[in-house]
Amino acid sequence: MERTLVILKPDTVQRKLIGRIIQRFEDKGFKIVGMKMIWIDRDLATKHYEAHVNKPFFNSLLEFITSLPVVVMVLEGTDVVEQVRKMVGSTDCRKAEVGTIRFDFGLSIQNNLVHASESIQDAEREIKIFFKEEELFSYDPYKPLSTV
Ligand code: 3AN
Repeated sequence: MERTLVILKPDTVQRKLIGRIIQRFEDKGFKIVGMKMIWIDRDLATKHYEAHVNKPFFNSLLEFITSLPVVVMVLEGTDVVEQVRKMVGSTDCRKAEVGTIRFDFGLSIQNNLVHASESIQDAEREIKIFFKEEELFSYDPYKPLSTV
């Protein structure tokens, strides 16, 4: 089953939007198979954003992403990479499509609340950066639970 990496960035944490954004992914039907709060350091940020090291906004991006803890999660589902990118919206919140997370909650290009892997290959690379194998779970969410 396809998986993608999502990061709820420092602005999501600061603005107390963690629950509302996770809710959207759960409502859509995606399964959370891994999730934790971490504080990204500059080395980890550089690894994750390696495609952007020569961009003019790289230093600012590093400052931003390391400024507060973030929530990282792995979502699983059919076409999850493309579908989650659609739910997140365009990089610049002011240009994001109505109804996307970035449109609904953001006004900035850097502080755009959420990272989501761009391709299946990126997802595989990024998941390995943030999660150990034993931090990801295979489970049947419909399994009947014992009730007492
Ligand atoms: P996306 O997250 O939409 O895939 P990327 O991969 O092009 O966007 O950029 C990675 C991150 O870098 C963005 N999420 C945003 O935080 C930041 N960023 C992108 N473009 C700019 C820019 N022109 N100025 C400042 N920050 C930017």
